[in-house]
Amino acid sequence: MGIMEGKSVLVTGVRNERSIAWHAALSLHREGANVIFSVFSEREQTGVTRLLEGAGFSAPIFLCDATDEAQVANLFEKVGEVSEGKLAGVLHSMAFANKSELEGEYIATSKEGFSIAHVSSSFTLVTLAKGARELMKAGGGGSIVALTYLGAERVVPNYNIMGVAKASLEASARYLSADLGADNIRVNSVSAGPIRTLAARAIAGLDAMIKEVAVRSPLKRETTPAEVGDTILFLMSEWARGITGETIYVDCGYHIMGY
Ligand code: IMJ
Repeated sequence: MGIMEGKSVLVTGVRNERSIAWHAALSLHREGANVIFSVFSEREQTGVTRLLEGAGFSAPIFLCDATDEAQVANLFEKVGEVSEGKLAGVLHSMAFANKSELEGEYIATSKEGFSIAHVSSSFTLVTLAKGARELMKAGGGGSIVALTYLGAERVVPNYNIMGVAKASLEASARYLSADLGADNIRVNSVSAGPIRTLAARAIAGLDAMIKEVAVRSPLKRETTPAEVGDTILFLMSEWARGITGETIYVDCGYHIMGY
C-alpha cells in the first residue's frame, strides 16, 4: 500500500516525457495517488494522453491558463468533481519569460517582460493556492509544491528575469505557508539542478553548464528528473507533515560548494 493511497493530487506543467512534472506524476502514481493533470494548451493535452498510454494508467487532463483567474476557478471546480471534493497536493510547474530576455544583460529587462515573467512564473502560485484552499481544507490539509532554481539566489548567466521571478516565487511560497498553515496546508519549493527539459532547451551554453555543474557537485553527476519527482512525492506525503515554507535542493549538492 503506497503512502499516497486514496489521495488526489493536481500536477500542472507536463509538456513531454522529460518534464519534471511528468516524473513527479510517475512517483505519485507509484505510491497510489489519483493524479489529475492540468496543462496549458491542447498540444500538451494530446502529449499527456500519449504519455499516459505508455505508462499504463489513466487520469483526467484539464486545460488551464493559470494566469487567468476565471480559468483557475473553473479548473478547481472540475478537480473537485473528480476528487470527491478533496485534494491532497498541487504541483506548480510553470514558468515563462520572453526568450529575448533570457540572454544578454539583465539590465536590459523591459517593464513588460518583467511583468510577464512575474505573473506567469510567480503569481500563478497564488492563483493555484487560492483555488486549492477549500478542497485541501475539506481533506484535512494538503501540500503545495513549487519548482524553483538556484538562479533565484545566485547570479546564473542568462537566467536574468527568471531569477528574479523565482526569488519572488520562493518568497511567495513562504507567505502562503504562513497564511495556510492553520488549515494544515503546507507550501514548499523544490530547487532542482539543471536538467535538459523543454524549458531549458535552446538556452545558449546549457549543455556545457550541465556537465560542469555535475563535475563540481558533491555527487559528481547530473540531477535526474526522477529524483526531483521523488522529492516532490515526499513533500506531498505525510512523511513531510512537519515541513512548510522550505526550499529543498535536489541538485546533487551543487549549491553548497564555494568553489
Ligand atoms: C533558462 C534560461 C537561462 C538559463 C537557464 C535556464 N538555466 C536553466 C534554465 C541555466 C537550468 C531552465 N530553467 C530553470 C527555467 O526556469 C526556464 C524557464 C524558461 C524557459 C524559457 C525558454 C523558452 C521561452 N521562455 C522561457 N521562459 C522560461 O520562450
